[in-house]
This record gives sequence, C-alpha cells and structure tokens, in this order.
Amino acid sequence: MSPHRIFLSVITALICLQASAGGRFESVSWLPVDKVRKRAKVVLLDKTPSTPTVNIAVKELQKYWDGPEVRLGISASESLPADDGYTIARDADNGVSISSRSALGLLYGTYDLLRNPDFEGTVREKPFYKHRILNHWDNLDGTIERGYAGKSLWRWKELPDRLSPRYQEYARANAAIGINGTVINNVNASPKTLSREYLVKVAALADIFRLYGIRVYLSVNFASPMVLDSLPTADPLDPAVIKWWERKADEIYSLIPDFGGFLVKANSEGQPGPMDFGRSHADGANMLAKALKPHEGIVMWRAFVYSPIDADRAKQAYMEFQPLDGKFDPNVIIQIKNGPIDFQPREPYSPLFGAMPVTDEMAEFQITQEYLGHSNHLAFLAPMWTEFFRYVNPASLKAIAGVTNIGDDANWTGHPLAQANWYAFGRLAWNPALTAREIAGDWITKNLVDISKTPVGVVESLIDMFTTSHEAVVDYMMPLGLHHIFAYGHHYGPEPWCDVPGARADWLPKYYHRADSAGLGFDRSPSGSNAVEQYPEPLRSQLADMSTCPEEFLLWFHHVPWDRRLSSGRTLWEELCLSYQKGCDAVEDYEKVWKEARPYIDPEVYADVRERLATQSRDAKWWRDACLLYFGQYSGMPLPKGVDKPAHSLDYYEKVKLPISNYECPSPKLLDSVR
Ligand code: GCV
Repeated sequence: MSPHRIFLSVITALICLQASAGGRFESVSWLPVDKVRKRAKVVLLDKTPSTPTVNIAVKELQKYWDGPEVRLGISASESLPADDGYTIARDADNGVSISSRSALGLLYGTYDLLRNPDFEGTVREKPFYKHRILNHWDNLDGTIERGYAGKSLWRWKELPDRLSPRYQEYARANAAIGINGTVINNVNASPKTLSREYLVKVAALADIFRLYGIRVYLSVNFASPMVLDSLPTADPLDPAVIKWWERKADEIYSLIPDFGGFLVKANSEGQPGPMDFGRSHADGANMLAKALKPHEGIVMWRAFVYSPIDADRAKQAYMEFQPLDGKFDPNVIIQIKNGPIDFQPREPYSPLFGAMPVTDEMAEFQITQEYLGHSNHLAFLAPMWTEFFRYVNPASLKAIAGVTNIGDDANWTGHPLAQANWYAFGRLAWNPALTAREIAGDWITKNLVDISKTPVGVVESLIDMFTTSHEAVVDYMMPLGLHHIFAYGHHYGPEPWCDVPGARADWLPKYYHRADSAGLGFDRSPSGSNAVEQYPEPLRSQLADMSTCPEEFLLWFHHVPWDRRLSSGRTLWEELCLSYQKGCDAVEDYEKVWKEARPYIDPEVYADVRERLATQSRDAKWWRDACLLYFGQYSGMPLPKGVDKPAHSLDYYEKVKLPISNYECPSPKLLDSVR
C-alpha cells in the first residue's frame, strides 16, 4: 500500500474511533459494552508494529477490558495458527497474551477475549473458510430487496464526503464474529455501480472496512460495458469487451487496492449474461476472472439460474452447471444456494454440491427471512444451516456467503432477536462444526440475559425456544417437504391457491404442491421428474422410495396419497394437520417462555419481541387455517382431533391481499386491517 493510502487509512481510523465514542449506535448485541472506569493496560510485544488494525485492538481493549494486563504480539512463528488465527493464553504473572501471525488475527483475538473473558486453558482459533462474506441485496436508491430492517446502511448521496458512524459499527460488528468480506450491492445489479462516480463512494467504504479486515466486493451487471460505455455487445469473447473489463478492474484496484472481486447473477430472472451472446457461464465467468487475476481478485458466479430447458425447477442449476465442471478458471467459485429451489423454509441440499469435483464451490445461505416470516417471526436459523452441513461436508466448500438481514433500523435487523442470525452466520463461517445449541446458548447468555441473575430454567427455555423456532416455522408454513406455497411477489403469507395469469409456472404454488384428489406433493422419483437422480447413492435410492425418504422431505420428492400411513401410524392428511397445529402451539409456548423471561430482559427488547410473537402467533394460525382449508378440498377428509377449527372460510383467506413490496415487512396494523 502506498504511504498516501496508509496515511488516509490512519486518518479514517481516527475519525471512526472518535465517531463511536458517544456510543449512540453501539446496539449490535455482541459488541463490548463500556464498563471500564480506568483504561486497561495493553502492551505491544517487541517488533509488533502499531498498524491501524493493531491500534484498533489496543483501543478496544483499553476501553472495554477490565482484566489484567494484555500483551499483543505478532510473530511469524509457525506454531501460531495461520490465516488470521490466534492464540489467547494466561501468562505466569496472570497477564493475558494474544498472539497471531497477523494484525487482523490480533483483532479477532481481542474480540474473542472480550466475549469470553473467563476462558480456560489456551484458546487456539483459526477460521475454517478463507472467505466469510455477507451479501447485501441493497439497491442504489436505498431500498433493499428482501430487506426487512429499514433502508440500506449505505448513504450513497452523502458518500464519499460524509461517513456515517454506522459504517464503522458495521465493520466492528462483523470483525467481532470473523466476517471478512462484504458484497455491498444487490445481485440484481445496477450497471451504475461500476461508474467512476460510484466507485469513489465504494472506495470510501472500503477505506473504513479495511481496518477491520473486511474486503469489499461488488455485484456486477454483465451488460455494464453496453450500458456505461455504449459498447455494441457484452459478448465475453469480444476483444473490446475483454479490454473494457480489464480496464475496469485496473480502475477499481487503483481506488481499492484490496478489492475482493465480483459476484455475478447472470441469465437469471431477467439479468443479462453470456448466454445472451451464445456463450456459456464458463465463458462469462472466465473472462471476468482473467481481468481480476493480476490483482488477485475472485469471481463468485451464482448457480441460481433458470435453465432454458423446460425441466423441473429443482433440476435446473445442476443441469446447467454440472456439465461445465473443469471449465472454470481457478479464481472462479460457483456460489450455490443451500437448496435446489430458493431459500424455502426447508429444502434438501442442492445436488450441485459435490457434483463438480474439479470446480470450487461455495454455499449461499439467506440470513434475511424472505420466506420465514420477514422480521415479524422468530426463526433462529443455525439449525437449518447445521442441517445443511450434515449433508454437505464443510471441507468440500471453498467459501461461504450469507444474504444479510441488516438495514438502517436502530437495532440493525428489525426483529431484535434476528441479530442472533447474523451472529450465527459469522460463527458458523468461522467454525461450521459448532452446534445450533452452542451458538444459541452463547448469544443468549452473553447478549440477551445477564447469566448471573437469570434462573437456569429460564435460560434453558430461551435456548429451547431459539433452537426449535425454525422447525416451528416449517411446521406452520410448509411441513413434510411442502414448498413455495407463498403469496406471490412479497412471499409473506399463504397462497397455495395462487394463480397469476402470464406468470412463469414455476413461480406459482400449484407447480410445487400438486394437490389433487389422489394426494399431495411433487413426484421427483424415477416415476416423476427424477430429480433424485442428481443425488449420489445411497441417498438417491433412499430419497427415491416413498417408504425410506426422510419424512421432512416427503412431499418434496413424492406425490403421496392422502390416506397413506406415515411412521407415526397416522395418515398423510392427519400428519399434515397435526404438523400445522404443532407449529401454532409452539409459538403460543414461545409467548409463555418470553413472559417468564420478562424480569431478566431489557424492557424495550421485551416489549418489541412480545408484540412480534403475538403477530407470529396470529400468522401461524392464518397459515394453518388457510392451508388446511385449501388442501382439505382435495383430501375430502375431516380435521383430526386436536386440530383447531379454522376461524374463517377458505373464500375469506383467498381474499386477503397484502399491499406490500419486495422490500418491506408488514406491520401488525396492516395485517390487522386486511384479515
Ligand atoms: C435478488 C429470489 C428472490 C429474489 C432474488 C433472487 C436471487 O428469487 O425472490 O428477490 O433476487 O432469489 O437470489 O437472485
């Protein structure tokens, strides 16, 4: 880095540290809180340079550590963990030493120590994944696609001259959980992002994030050369197009020397891509990869595509990408959503994982709750992500990305407890072997309640509430492998009946649930679309057979007769009804757990979550009643004992319409007014 850049970075660090001193925005739950009255003693061991990042570590400790002297040491010793890992140990005189091979490792160690002041033995940590990246679906006009926590944090009109203090808080919060990359704009990317005007703004953000070890990446629009500079084509094999991207990469790196690279959504949902010019995904990705290579940048090329072939939606990504195995440049990573369709409440893993042995792959999780009740519902997502890791070996992936749930709401995530999902993503990206219970326990006991004052029973109930909450949402929305029966567009409430003239068939619920008088579910066995053939044995055979298919995926892979007996001895219809009821009952229980926890929770957080749980409970019943009335028309069977009678008729539910866009969460008032 040039001396000029280093100077700028130092100035930015000083501005940032000053801006946060008032603590106005320090509401990310896992960031340390001010309890130190006198400055803690922090010593830099010999040859440890006081770089801007080391200085941040020193200041964090001086301000927030109330233990004995801390010694920070950078050393090249191979006995220390690599990749910004660190050790934390207690010295003979009771001082604490944090050691790392890098300044960033010291910062990570600092946040770990502040989170775990009572550590035992020697802590030895290093991140599992090299790239731990947030994806923002933020638009340049400040809206966030599928964002439910207000507007974008990035104030494009003010940048680069005015820097919101929240940029630094964002960087701190991410560094504190080990996130080291951020794609700051929507994958439905505006070409304008790559204009000089915007790159200068992006560079201002990068200057802040760099100090915290966070690299900036951009989503790019494949037709940018045509839109920005009127090239007649964006054909990836055209020499003028190749030159355009090379020059653009040079320009970006002249402004942002540690720029991470590009994320690309191509030939999907109306986005341009190489196939518009008769070229393949590999041609497109490699052209960008070659432009970035001299600067050590990477291309994350998304596999979320709609194949031109009229195949089962769940098969398309595999069909299009698997034959391209071996055709991608080494600095391309294929970014694949966890499931084969689209972030449904529960999906089997995408069979593309593991199917391209010589191509780098990464997983894309969705932290924002597009299909899980937006910011109104509690759905702790670590259980969903750890379930994914039970099928996909973490070591088979090169990186991990999460579509973030962060916006400019004062509490960052809309639902106060949804901060735990941001936290869980960071922790799993650092260590995918952690369990959902460990992460929930950690977040709850360090951020939600004061463990020394809260009865064990209350803490345990809160942890149970978190770790069962995703399953509860699945139960009251789409149990037994049902999927995509959401309202069109905004994806909030139930609409299994939905029909939109002119819409793609595979955007409509009936395509997925296939309810008829014979039964329910999508036959993806060899007698149907045969999507099961994309999975390796022995899983393929297990999924293909209705009697061995795990019941949580039953209706994903099979069209099941209404009167077929499941493992419980109940018929499909009975099991379906009781699952919906179980989901509703679970949310009522959460309301009780929350009430019992009241004395131990911050009053504002308490009141906010109480109201959201009440909405969630009403929504759960809305889902249950609407879906059971609708499917009941086909099963022709009565509700079994133990299932509450619907409050209204099917006709009533079919008329409920929420006037919301793809970037807002319905308020309780709005929900009350329409149903
Ligand atoms: C950013 C789904 C969402 C879209 C999103 C798309 C994607 O279809 O509904 O809002 O677009 O996935 O992941 O590209």
